[in-house]
Order: sequence, then structure tokens, then C-alpha cells
Amino acid sequence: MKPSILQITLASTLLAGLAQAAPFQNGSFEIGPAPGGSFITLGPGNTSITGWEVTGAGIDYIGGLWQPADGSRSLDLSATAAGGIQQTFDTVAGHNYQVTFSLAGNPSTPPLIKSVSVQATGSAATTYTFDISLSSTADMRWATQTYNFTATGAATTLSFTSLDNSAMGPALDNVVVTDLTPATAVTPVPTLSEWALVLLATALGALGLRGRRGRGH
Ligand SMILES: [Ca+2]
Repeated sequence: MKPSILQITLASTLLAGLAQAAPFQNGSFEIGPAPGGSFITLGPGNTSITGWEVTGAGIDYIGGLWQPADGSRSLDLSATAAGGIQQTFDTVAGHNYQVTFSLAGNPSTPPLIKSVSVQATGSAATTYTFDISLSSTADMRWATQTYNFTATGAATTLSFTSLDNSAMGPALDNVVVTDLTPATAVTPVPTLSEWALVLLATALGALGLRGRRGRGH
């Protein structure tokens, strides 16, 4: 008996993201303990700046010590030696992301040229430098820098690591992460099993049509 009505429901099996972190947050470092009129030092592993974890040898969380790029707080990525900060946040595998951030340097020397390494999970690290020759605490001469990466999973860790083993390191503020991949590009592609169901439905449909024609004549 040939099927007169063929109903095949193609259920998309959209796997929910595993091990979701949280959306990127607090890129301007405004949410955290009060750094006061000057600064406070945060040691390795410290997570008191919301969303971020301190790495390396620690950082200085800058309050009133110098002009921020955005809001009222920023960072010196070297406390007494090279430190850093990192955040793990939700991403979509395969999407291209743009990170922009404001870079300057502790106006004191050494060194004159401050260096920071930026890296996202699965992407190459890039080193950025800043020359403090013309800057001061009142005029930090913040420069906007850009780093691009392609996410390799549902969560990505973005790190900023000082390369200055000094108490006067690179200054960081105003980190912004933007997903550059258009939403239309995420339309699920049928899996092999879903394609097989489509082909099966087409074949059975053709058979059913022939059967009905045969009975009609
Ligand atoms: Ca800020």
C-alpha cells in the first residue's frame, strides 16, 4: 500500500550552546572596587573588576591618578612587574569579532615604549605599542587600537598582557567587542541526516504520485 499522504517533519536539532559564559561586559572597567583618587593594586587571580580576572604579576586599577579614556577608571597592566587581565565571554563559533580598545601608557619611565600583547582563544596574539614621550597624567593621548578574531567556540577568552616588566606599564581602557558576522549568516545548514530525509520525502512523494496516476487510469 502506497502512502497517499506523506508527512515527514523535519525537526531542526539546534544544539544549545554548551558551557555558556556571559556576554562581554565592563569593557571600560567602571564596575569594581573603588580605586580612589589615585589607584589600588590588584594581585594575580583577582576578580573584583566585574567580568575580568587579573593575570601575570598583577595590575594597578587606576582611579584619579590619570585621565581615563572613558568613564572614570582605567588600568596600568603592570603593577610592579608585567601583569594582565582577561575575560571569558559568549561567542558564536565561526563568527568574526572586532575588539577595539584605548591604549596609552603610564607616563613615568621606564620604559618609554609600552607594549601589550592581545590574544583571543584560537587566534594569534598581536603586540601593540605606545610611546609615552608626549603624554602626561592630564593628557594621556589615548589611542584606539583594533584586534580581530574568529571565535572557535561558544566561549572565548580575550587577554591583554603587559610585556613591560616594570612598575610603569601599558594603560588600558574602553574595550569594546563587536560581532561582525551578520545575523542572516547563522541560518542553520541542514545536517546530512536532514538532507537524507528531504531526499526520501521527494522519492516517496514521486512514488505516491505515480501510484495515484496508475489507479486513475
Ligand atoms: Ca574606563
